[in-house]
Amino acid sequence: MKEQTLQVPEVHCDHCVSSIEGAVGELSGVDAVTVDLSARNVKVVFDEASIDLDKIVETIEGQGYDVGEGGGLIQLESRPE
Ligand SMILES: [Cu+2]
Repeated sequence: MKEQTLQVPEVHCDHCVSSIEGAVGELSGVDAVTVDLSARNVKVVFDEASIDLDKIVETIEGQGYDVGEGGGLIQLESRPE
């Protein structure tokens, strides 16, 4: 199992949380997904043998959100409120 935190700056309400948790949680190979509304990130625990991180990112993007990987791999501009 691998744990990865993805920055999803557009998460702003419970609806966003439930759409992302619902969509990512349905993927096979995903063990757990937690959206942190205040930190605006998504923590996902997944089995690397069953699913690629790219697929998880695509799924979140498919819900209409831009995604950046934690750890500075992708720098996102901060968005003013
Ligand atoms: Cu929302």
